[in-house]
Amino acid sequence: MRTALWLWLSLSLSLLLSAAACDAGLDTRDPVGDVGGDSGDDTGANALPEACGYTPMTDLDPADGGVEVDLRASAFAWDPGTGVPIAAGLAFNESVPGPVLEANLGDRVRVHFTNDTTIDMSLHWHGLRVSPEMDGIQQMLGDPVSPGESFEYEFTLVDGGFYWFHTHMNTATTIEAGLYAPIIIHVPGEVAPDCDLPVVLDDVLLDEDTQQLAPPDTDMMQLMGRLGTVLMANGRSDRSIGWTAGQTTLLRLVNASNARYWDLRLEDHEFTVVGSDGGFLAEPYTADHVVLAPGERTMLVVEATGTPGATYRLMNRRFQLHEEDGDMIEYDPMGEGENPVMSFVYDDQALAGSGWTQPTPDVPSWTGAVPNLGHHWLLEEDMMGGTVTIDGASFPDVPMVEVMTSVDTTFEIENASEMHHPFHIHGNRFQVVDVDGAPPAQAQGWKDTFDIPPRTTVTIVSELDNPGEWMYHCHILEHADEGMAGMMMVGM
Ligand SMILES: [Cu+2]
Repeated sequence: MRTALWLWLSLSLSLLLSAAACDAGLDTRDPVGDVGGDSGDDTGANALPEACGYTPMTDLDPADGGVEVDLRASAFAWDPGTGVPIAAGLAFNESVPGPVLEANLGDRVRVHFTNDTTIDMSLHWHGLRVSPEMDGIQQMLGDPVSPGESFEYEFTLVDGGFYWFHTHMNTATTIEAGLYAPIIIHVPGEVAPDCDLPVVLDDVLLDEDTQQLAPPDTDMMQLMGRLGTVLMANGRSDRSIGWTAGQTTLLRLVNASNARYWDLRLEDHEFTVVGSDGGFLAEPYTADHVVLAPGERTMLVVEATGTPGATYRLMNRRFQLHEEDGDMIEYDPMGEGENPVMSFVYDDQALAGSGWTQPTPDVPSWTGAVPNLGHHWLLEEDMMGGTVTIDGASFPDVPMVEVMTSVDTTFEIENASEMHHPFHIHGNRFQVVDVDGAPPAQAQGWKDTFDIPPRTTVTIVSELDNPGEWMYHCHILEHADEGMAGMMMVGM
């Protein structure tokens, strides 16, 4: 272990210089000042903050009651806010993130997807209970959408709330390159607030000299998870959003980072956590900070209680992925403290805001009898051997888990490693009911992705109402690509 530590330290030496430069750059870069400077929309020329809200993908046939959209993946050089476009960038519909897929619960969705890149691709609708054929995994394993080809994804929405879609092949490089987009599914009883704002959080690792994506890095970085040098909100490091005092905003956050956990606060504002991965919560709660693991979502209501004319920043606090007293010393190129993510700029007005009406969620509780145990997973890392494993093996050699369909079932995930792993399960939804012998601090409703802290066992439960062969994996994308994944057959 000592050898691995020093190997990691030596590999980090070249990065340390760029880290110092990065820190210095952050110290001199005042994001509040940027609001009146060269930040703004993708043109880079507009000094004004952006309007609070989003523009959905165009529904090709609004009359048919469902949603039908064109989606094209292609090479696209996009500017992460550094002023230097990323030459190896990829995008959906020439936008990073891709445009919002907006629909209503119960809608039939048809996505006419065209792969105009040079690599095989499959799309995954993260968190949505679609059929196995539409989930992206069967395609990934045998029949991808090849360059120049098209595929029609079609599914009915049985889940409301905030989701995202992304490629599911070579994810550590393709998601890093920009292939991700939000999904908003409105539910009955949802009353639109003054502003509905989806924000995709991501970090990219850029070479200090070229400001281009750093090439696929060392084995050790694969194991540690790739942490970026630029923090982005909706694809840029310099976003600012216009706000009016008194307004109510539904802030929908998704973490699309390869490995970074985000720990967020908004200066002088409080969050009300109203939703998570699988829709709205039964019991909203207030929080100063929220933590999001890769793949996770949260929905926050923020009342604009600030001062007209003032600017407030969304700040990210460093989250340590490895346990404090472990063998590995973790290195974050963003430094040890807080970094700004985006700004909210108040105009000189004030209004009587819409307030917030919490939709009634569909979240049963399993506080009663303990359902039967479907499986106990064991997550391990071997830093010396350079492997991340589930049940002692790496994908595709992890033994298949077989469980009944439509039976309340418990699963335990034991993390025997010294690092956090965000565990993502396709096809079915879950609730976290126990963390090392105690219920979680806050009920998080339906989840598809959840943090498994180091040396901790988390118990989840599901009704398993979507049969099929589903993938599960760590959502640290380097770990997923290294084989920290397996398959589960629901419905024996
Ligand atoms: Cu992991």
